[in-house]
Amino acid sequence: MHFRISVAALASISALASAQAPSIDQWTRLEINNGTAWEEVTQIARDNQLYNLGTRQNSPCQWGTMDVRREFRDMSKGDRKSFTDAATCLMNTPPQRMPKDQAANYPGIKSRHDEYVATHINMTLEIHATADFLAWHRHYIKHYEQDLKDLCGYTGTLPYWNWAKDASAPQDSPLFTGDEYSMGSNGKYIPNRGDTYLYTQGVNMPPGTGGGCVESGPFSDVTLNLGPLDLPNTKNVKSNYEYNPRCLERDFNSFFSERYNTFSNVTELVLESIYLEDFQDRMQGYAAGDAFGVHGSGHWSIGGAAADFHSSPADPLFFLHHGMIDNVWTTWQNLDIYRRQFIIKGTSTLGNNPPSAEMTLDDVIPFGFVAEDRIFRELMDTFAEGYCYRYE
Ligand SMILES: *[C@@H]1O[C@H](CO)[C@@H](O)[C@H](O)[C@H]1NC(C)=O
Ligand SMILES: *[C@@H]1O[C@H](CO)[C@@H](O)[C@H](O)[C@H]1NC(C)=O
Ligand SMILES: *[C@@H]1O[C@H](CO)[C@@H](O)[C@H](O)[C@H]1NC(C)=O
Ligand SMILES: [Cu+2]
Repeated sequence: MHFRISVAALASISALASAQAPSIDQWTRLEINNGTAWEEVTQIARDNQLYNLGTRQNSPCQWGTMDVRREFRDMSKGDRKSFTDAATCLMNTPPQRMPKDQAANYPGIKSRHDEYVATHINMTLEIHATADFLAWHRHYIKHYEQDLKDLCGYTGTLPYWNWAKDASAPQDSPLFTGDEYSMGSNGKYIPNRGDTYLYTQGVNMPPGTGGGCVESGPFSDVTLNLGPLDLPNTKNVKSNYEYNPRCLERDFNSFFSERYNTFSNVTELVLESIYLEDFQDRMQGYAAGDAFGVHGSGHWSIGGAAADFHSSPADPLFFLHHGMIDNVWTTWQNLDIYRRQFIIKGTSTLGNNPPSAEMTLDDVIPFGFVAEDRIFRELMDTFAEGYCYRYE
C-alpha cells in the first residue's frame, strides 16, 4: 500500500495536469471495506492539493500555516473540550445579525447559534438537491468555525466526524461516550417504540438506541429554541421561527449507517462518481438504489434534532457531519482538480421543484443571518477567497 501512495505522489508531481482520478480497481474489496482504501484515496487528494498549491504564485494561503481540520477522536482531550465549550458558548451568545427591530418576527432566535438554525430553516428548499448544496454548506460551516474563534475565543479548527469508522454502531463511538471530552452522549433510551415509515424515502425505520434527551457530557443541559418542523413521532412547530425551548434529543441508529455510511459506501461514492451529477445525487440520496446517501443517512443515523430536515443544525454535531461531507467533496474535487475545481450543475430549487434557472458561478448566494452574500465562484476553492484549510 505504501508503494501505491508513492507512485501516486510521483504521478501527481510529474503529470498532474493530465491526472485522472484513481480507479477503484486499484484496491481489493477488503481494503475498500476496512478503510485502507479511503485513507489512501484521501492521501492522494492531499498530495494533489500540495502540488496544486505549489503552482500558485504569491498565494497568501500556505501549506504549513493553513488550518488543518481533524477527526474529533484524533484531537487531544483539551482541544476537544475547547471545541465543545466554544459551541456551547455560541448558544449563549446573543444574536449578531438579526436587526433588533425584527426580533418580534423571529421569536425562536435567542442566540447566535439560533441564527444559524433559523437561516438553515429559511433556506432549506434552496440549498438541498440544488447546484449549491455542497458550496452553501461549505461556507456555512466555515463561518461557524470563524464565529467560534471571533465570538468565543476558540483557537482550534472545526473538527469533523468520520462516521464510516462508527458505521456498525454509532452509539458506541468514542465521540459519544458522554464524558466531558466527547461530543455528548446518545439520547436517553426510550423502550417499546415501533417502526416508523418514512414516506419521502419509502423506508421502514426501526427505532434507534436512544430517543430522549442527551444525558451526559457537553450539550446535556443546552436548550434548543427552534424546530423541529418535519420529524416523525414528534410534535412539530407550526411556523419556521416559533419559539420551542427543549432539550437536545438524539437516537443513534445503525439501521442507516451500516447501509449508507460505511467505508465502502464513501469510497465507492468518491471513486465511482466520475461526473458531478452522479457524485452530488448519490451523496444526497434519492438516486436509484440509495434513498439516503452518506449525507442523508448521516443525519438519520444521529436521529433526534439532527434528523429534522429544516432545523438539523440545532445539534452541534451537524457541523461535524457536514465537515465530513465537505471533506468528501474536497477529496473528490482534488482527485482530478483541474477538471473538478469549478464544476457545478443544477438549479437553485430543491430537485428543481418549482423549476428554476441553472445556477452559474456568477450567482449571488445568500447566507441570511449567518453571513454576507457570496459569489458562487468564491466557494469552490479551499485555498482562496478567504479559505485556507485542509482535512487530515
Ligand atoms: C485492511 O485490510 C488490508 C488487506 O488485508 C490490511 O493490509 C490492512 O491492515 C487492513 N486495515 C485495517 C485498518 O484493518
Ligand atoms: C453500503 O455499504 C454496505 C456495507 O459495506 C453495503 O451492504 C451496502 O449495499 C452499501 N450501500 C450502498 C447504497 O451502496
Ligand atoms: C429569510 O429569507 C428572507 C428572504 O430571503 C430574508 O430576508 C430573511 O432575512 C431570511 N431570514 C433568516 C432568518 O435568514
Ligand atoms: Cu443542510
